[in-house]
Amino acid sequence: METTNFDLKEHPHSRLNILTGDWILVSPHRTKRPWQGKVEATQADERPAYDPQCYLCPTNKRADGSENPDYKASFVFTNDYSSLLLNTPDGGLNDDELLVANSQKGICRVISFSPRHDLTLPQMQTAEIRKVVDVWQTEFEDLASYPWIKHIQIFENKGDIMGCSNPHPHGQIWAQNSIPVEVAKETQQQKIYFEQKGTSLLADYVALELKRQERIIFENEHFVVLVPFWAVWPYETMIVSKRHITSIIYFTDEEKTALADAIKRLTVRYDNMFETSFPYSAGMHQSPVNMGDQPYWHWHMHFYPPLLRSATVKKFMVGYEMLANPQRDITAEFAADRLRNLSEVHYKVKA
Ligand code: H2U
Ligand code: ZN
Repeated sequence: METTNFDLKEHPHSRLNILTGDWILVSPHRTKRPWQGKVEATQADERPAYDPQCYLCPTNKRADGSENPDYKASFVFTNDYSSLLLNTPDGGLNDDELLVANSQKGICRVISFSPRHDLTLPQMQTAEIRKVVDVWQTEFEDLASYPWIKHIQIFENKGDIMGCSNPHPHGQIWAQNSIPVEVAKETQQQKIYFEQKGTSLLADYVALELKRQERIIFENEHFVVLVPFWAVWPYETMIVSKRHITSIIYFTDEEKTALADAIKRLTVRYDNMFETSFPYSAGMHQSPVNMGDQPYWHWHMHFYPPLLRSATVKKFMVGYEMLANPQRDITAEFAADRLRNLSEVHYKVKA
């Protein structure tokens, strides 16, 4: 409950991220000025449909010397520079519990989303994105069939500002024998909530957000797209399934199509914000595998975009944020309003 004089829109406050247990400092008084949505002349991103130099384009050679097939939809291959390897020996180090290390074993794959070098997810048709969702599902199933794999991270880095090495639309999957830090935090939070209340933390959270209508951007039949109350990045969003689904394995055909629709509509809005190809890191969080039933897990997808005020002004995670905890000026509610009011027709299509 809010106390009498305290106003989330006016007064500095901290917000709890119920999914991780982390906190964020919000300073809404610093953005009392009116919105100055700045659209800058950015470098025209005119790419050919096929680039002979691109390691993802059909029929081209990759670093390992192999040749990509003449694929027509998506194409998956093992990362030629995988961060995790299959043949790492077990073991580690524990010296007086002060120097601690664990061996990590895994599989890293790359997914080209389209044979077209010049597209991005928001420029692809919903039916084409749906095929990417199918691949995510079959890859997840395949990787989960290795009994030693415990966690499968599906993600996309978009834009060179996010360290993406190639503009050809693609994502990655890293599967490994242990649970990474963010996922461990979310597991813990959802488990505690489920044990106390007997319901899914995210199902209850989404129901509350739908009731309050302050941070919802849009919804379709199966997914809600919102700016989380505890968002750190200026235009951070989440796609949450309406049904309490633990992982993508259990998505129905209808849910897969609805996810493609949600991704398309969200990423088009992102591109339209500053009339630029909006960079982000995005990825799914879902139940670990081969560890028994984890009924408290609720599938969701995070989008973490770095841009703040224009196509070139990004948020920095420095100073207080590195040393204490993240901080933001524009509120999650303000960001949701902005995203809600943007067109779902891509600016390049309109032009
Ligand atoms: P990013 O754009 O998110 O960096 O992903 C591209 C991946 O593609 C990157 O991890 C791999 C890189 O290791 N890669 C190959 O597997 N083969 C190549 O020929 C070049 C790049
Ligand atoms: Zn290409």
